[in-house]
Amino acid sequence: MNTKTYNLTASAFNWNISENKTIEAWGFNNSVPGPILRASKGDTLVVKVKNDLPEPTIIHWHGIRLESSMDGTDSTQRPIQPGEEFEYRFSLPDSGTFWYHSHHNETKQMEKGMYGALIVDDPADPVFDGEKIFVIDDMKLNKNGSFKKGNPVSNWIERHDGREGETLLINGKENPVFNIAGGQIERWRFINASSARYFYLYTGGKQFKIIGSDGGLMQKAEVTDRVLIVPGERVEIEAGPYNEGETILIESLPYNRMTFVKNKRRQYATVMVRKNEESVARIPDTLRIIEPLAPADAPVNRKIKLSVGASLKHGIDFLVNGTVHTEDDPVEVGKLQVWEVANTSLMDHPFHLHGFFFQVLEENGKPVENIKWKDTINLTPRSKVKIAWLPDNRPGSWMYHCHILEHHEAGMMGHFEVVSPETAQSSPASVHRHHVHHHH
Ligand SMILES: [Cu+2]
Repeated sequence: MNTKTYNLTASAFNWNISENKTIEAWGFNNSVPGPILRASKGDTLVVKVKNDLPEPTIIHWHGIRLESSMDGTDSTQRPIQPGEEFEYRFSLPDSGTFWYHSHHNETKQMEKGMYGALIVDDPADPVFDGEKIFVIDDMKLNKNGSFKKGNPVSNWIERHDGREGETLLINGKENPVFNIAGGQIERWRFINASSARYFYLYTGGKQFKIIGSDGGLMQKAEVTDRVLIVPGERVEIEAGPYNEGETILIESLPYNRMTFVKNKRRQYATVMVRKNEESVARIPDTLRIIEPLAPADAPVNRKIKLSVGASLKHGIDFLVNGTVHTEDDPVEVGKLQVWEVANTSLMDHPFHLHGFFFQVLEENGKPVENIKWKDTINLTPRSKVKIAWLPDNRPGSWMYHCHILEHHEAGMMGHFEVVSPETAQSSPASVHRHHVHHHH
């Protein structure tokens, strides 16, 4: 167990997304995405964040089971002011594909590039011939590389659909080219860092195996030729072997999430298959054992309803249990949570729980076969999922929210406390709220 220390400086800078296209980015260490942070399971990660932006920021560590005080939200810390530094320090209990991103004024800060990958290795992981990390994003830019401001009509569409742009990026570049040797098998990690764009991974009809989800490897791989990756979500696949001379396109198929603006099949990156090399990959059928937290028919102890309502002030509101920026009831350490999350609206929403992994027990009343660890799950229109999660001993403020950033900002989120049993037994008034809400 080691301590890994990184320094991140948040600032504004010019960034080349292709040979002759420069954007006015915000990001970490003059790079979009920020540097890849990497450590091993059990390590302590120390990240010293310096804010050289003209406005405050906060960094959230998406998918890490850390202490509430390190979660990086407005509920758990004072924003890092311009010129200030803040040290994040937490241990890494799980291996897998995680990421970090701004959690303050995020519709602006994340759109401008404030995100990066955080990879946690496990020496017990299967052996691959290589690895690639694909951080997916889109930006809505003017011809000169500045970020488009909304007019009244497009603002309204942005509020409803979330902000999508026509500049498609993988690792901060337009249509980058990658190489893989023929005959080799690689671990490809996908992170959807976009504000609202649904990425429907397709590699030209070639089959691949889904091997990992938000919380690391799955028990059993799933063979497919496409997989939906919603904002905030991670998917790991086993790619290859391919034949020397082939070209593999990293594409996104159309996915209708019931927005005004419909998306098309789009190309994000190209992978060239080079000279054959011998494979040393060793990937077992059982990737790891995942014990179910609860049977599929476990009784629900909380219901959460995501909905969209008419609003006099905004035209449309994004609601949890009928209200914006909901204060939900506390949960007790050690008490299994079985939540029914229902989407009664006519559009999709990616539901994200901070700080804890859940298992999806049922989707629309049907038991889920291949149990995975998740922190972000898509809900299609008029659907519901039953999820189970266990609050381990990390009391404090936590939240869940829609990961379409414009919906989150508009109120589709809930705050709740994880409380130790002693606190729960005393009067409910002893649970204080310290939230600072940010309405824009
Ligand atoms: Cu949403």
